[in-house]
Amino acid sequence: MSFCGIFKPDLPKRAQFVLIGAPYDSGSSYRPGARLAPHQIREFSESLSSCTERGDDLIDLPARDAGDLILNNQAEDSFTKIETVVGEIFDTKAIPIILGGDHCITLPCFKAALEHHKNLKLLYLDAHPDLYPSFHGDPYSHACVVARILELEGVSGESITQVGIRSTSSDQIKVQKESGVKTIHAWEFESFVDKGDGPVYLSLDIDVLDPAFAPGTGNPVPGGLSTRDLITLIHKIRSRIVAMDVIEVNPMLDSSGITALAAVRVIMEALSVMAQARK
Ligand SMILES: [Mn+2]
Repeated sequence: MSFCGIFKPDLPKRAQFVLIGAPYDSGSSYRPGARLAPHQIREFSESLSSCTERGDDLIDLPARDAGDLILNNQAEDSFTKIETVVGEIFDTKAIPIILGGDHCITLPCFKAALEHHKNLKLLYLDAHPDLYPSFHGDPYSHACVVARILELEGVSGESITQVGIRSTSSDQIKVQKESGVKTIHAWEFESFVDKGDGPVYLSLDIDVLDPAFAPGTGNPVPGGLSTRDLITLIHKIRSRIVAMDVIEVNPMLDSSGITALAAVRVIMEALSVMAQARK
């Protein structure tokens, strides 16, 4: 049981939400370990009740826990498997909630989402824009994931909004300006407004949070959002979220578990927003 029974392992296929772990971290450029996150996030989810902070009890949500994928941590094989399985979740009209893994896993998940949702937008909460054309010779580094997404057919810079950015570089700023990716930096996050147009893929890198709130992540950057800020921002989302991933929680660096716990809380609050939109 995950998230105090919100995600049921034995629910039949009519689930509206499907939780799935993608334990992959070969794209980590600094400190790997994010492949261990799905297990830790599930474990810490048991410390909260099934109610959101506003008292919305999610216990009866038609939500299924599909477990974790078995991945060999090699990019090509893993991405193919992730894209296939996430695509099968979309086939059932459910919303996948994907637990990473490093940020690379967003690429195959977003590809699967694009196949199923026209005019898909990407809302990318992260300290980093991940717009490197290639990083240390690796085009499939987690630092390149948005650059790869921009190359997909049907994706333009205008369909991508990044929030929380505070660690970039001249070559990434160049890509951002040329492509038209919308950037809301960490210091201006309160200006985020969502008017609710179109389906959205929500990708949440836990390092959007300040290291004081989420120390357990591979590439922390000071000056980030508080957990309170992040939950309030999630509550402001009006668009129809069609998929969500939570990535870059690294249990090897999360001795107190507060990073995993923050991930749990944010997922629950986002679930509540998504469930409301479906009513
Ligand atoms: Mn990041």
